[in-house]
Amino acid sequence: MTEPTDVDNELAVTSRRKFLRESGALMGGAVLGGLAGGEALSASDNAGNLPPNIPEWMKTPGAPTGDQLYGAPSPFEKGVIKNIPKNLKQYISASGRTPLQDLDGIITPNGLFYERHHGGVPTIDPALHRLMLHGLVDKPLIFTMDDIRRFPSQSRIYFLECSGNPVYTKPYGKTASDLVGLLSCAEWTGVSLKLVLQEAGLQPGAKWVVAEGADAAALTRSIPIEKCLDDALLVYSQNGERLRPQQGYPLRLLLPGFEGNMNVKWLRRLRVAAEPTYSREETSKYTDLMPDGSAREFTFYMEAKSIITRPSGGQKLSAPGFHEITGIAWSGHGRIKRVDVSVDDGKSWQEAQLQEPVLTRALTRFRLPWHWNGQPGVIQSRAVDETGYVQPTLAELLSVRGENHFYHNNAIWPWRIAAGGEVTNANA
Ligand SMILES: Nc1nc2c(c(=O)[nH]1)N[C@H]1C(S)=C(S)[C@@H](COP(=O)(O)O)O[C@H]1N2
Ligand SMILES: [Mo]
Repeated sequence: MTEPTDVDNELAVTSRRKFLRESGALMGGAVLGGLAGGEALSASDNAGNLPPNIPEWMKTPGAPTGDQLYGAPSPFEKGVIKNIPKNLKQYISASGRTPLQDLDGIITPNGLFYERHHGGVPTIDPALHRLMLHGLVDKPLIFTMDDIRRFPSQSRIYFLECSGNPVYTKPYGKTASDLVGLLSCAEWTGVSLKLVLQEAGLQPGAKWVVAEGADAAALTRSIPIEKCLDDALLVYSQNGERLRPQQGYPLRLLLPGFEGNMNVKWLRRLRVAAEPTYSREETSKYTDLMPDGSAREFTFYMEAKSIITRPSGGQKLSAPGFHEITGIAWSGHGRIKRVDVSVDDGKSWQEAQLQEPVLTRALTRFRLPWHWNGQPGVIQSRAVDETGYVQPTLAELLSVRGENHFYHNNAIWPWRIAAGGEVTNANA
């Protein structure tokens, strides 16, 4: 540790009384005065740690390097956790949501990636894991994880979203995480599924690939061959490290922009076929009953969607004045073209700024500077994707899809701001 300088010493011995006397003059300046924030200095217990004093944590060395062999967030961030219902009866078929309102940027940290599983999270030794590829192929193959990692690799940033995010039935929830927290975004590393299929050789008539997971649910979904030969990946890493067990360690299917359920985790089998298999997950589940009695099935794409994450439900605006409105937008059909924000209950819309780079089938961060006048109001965002599709209101969606719909709710979620600054779900 280096010796403290004279200036440091002088600051450290500044008496608490002198500090409190001068603090008003110090902090009244233009910089903090311009924003609605800025901590009001008071004779709190912490006053001795505030400028111009030397805080306690500068007076002794900190924790040694190597204190944690795998890093964890600051203890002061212990409230930033997955959102799991407190009254959950069992954890075998359940989900944990990403706390979207607590995150910045577009990448979801691995420990906060949403999780949804139907038969619990298996513990799989990668040395014992195999991927079997068979059906309408010239040469059926069984791959070890080492075989998979010998293929040329690629890393791509994509969102992943459950199609039950949220369902159409009330109550819709209070926070951004309650509403659309079955959504995350990561940089995935793996091998193009097309390459692996070419290794086995596709036979004429190959129209579908049926994927099966090695979990107790043996989750099975049929994927159209066009997707398999386009941007589908077999991934083994997320955000630079190997997949978390919850995300399908050691191998999962990643189908950019397709509903979460089709992204089979713990992938053990690919069967190339002429027909879809009509598994439980594509008949009794993940289909929707329309008002005319017909069913929408094989609804692969996640349509354009957005939500304001700050300020959002459960938060509180500290004071009138400047606030940045920020949130995320995404579309399974490609890039986000525009995000409109309304601060007057949908009467008028302003174009938000999009954070570059705007990636296809990834989360896109948007921002709008805003001056809150202290009046009650409603704020909301509306995404437009590169196909020109515009995110609908909940009323518009319900009028087309009816009351029996369950999946693919991509409605606009407006937030109500109260005079005191409290933010709540305006659709609740
Ligand atoms: N094998 C298997 N794959 C699965 C599931 C599962 O239960 N078992 N759940 C699916 C569902 S419904 C979703 S939304 C996504 C969730 O992926 P995540 O847990 O990595 O967020 O995985 C899909 N793949
Ligand atoms: Mo899902």
